[in-house]
Amino acid sequence: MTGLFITLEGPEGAGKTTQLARLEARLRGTGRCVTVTREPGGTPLGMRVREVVLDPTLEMGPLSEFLLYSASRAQLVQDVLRPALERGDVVLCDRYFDSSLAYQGAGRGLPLALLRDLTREVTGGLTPDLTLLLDLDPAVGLARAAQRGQADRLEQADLAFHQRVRAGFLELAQAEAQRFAVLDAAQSADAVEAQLWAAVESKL
Ligand code: T5A
Repeated sequence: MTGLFITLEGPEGAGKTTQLARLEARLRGTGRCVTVTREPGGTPLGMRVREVVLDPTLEMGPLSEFLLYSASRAQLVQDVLRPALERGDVVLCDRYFDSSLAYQGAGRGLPLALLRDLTREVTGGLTPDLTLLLDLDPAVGLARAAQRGQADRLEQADLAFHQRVRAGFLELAQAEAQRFAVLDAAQSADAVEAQLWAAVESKL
């Protein structure tokens, strides 16, 4: 595959969606073909899964939660990610399997080895070339997200859960330092964009 696969990760409200739009504009400005997608979502099936998995009225066990995210992911890999990378696009994906390792692994307590094994099957081993981790205190991120209105099912989890998720992301980044760039998402959106662009430019 000739494209470049970039994922954005981080706790709630870290600014991934904001930065993804800015990155897309910059990359298009350089004349590159860009595919932008997200998890959960990105396909008709993924959008249905998104409604279910974020529904605050539903109760769900950790394994069911992981399998729902994985169902969305398997379809996204097949229908969107692989075709775009085979075309040679730069692919920007708002969350990918690292979110499962952080949320369902570090956050919910599912064994990482199990999640990694199943994820290998789900993705066929498709791994990002670069993962931009927007690191932020979850209390700050949740406050940002709360300004948008009603919290979804994951946002409603307690602060301790979100702190484990943040720590989980940082551990993943430490273990795979070549793939990850850790960015300070507490800075202004412009300052975060500058950090992010420096990390992306080095891969282009
Ligand atoms: N999940 C997902 C799992 O548990 N397992 C998985 O495998 C996967 C894939 C997805 C949820 O599912 C979980 C993680 C999530 O809980 P979502 O709606 O896609 O749900 O949630 P998020 O990805 O967290 O998206 P958010 O929109 O909540 O956060 P973003 O995209 O990080 O933040 P953004 O850009 O929307 O910004 C949030 C607010 O902050 C402001 C923005 O204007 C906006 O109002 N903002 C800033 N404010 C100050 N300074 C900055 N630098 C700012 N940047 C943005």
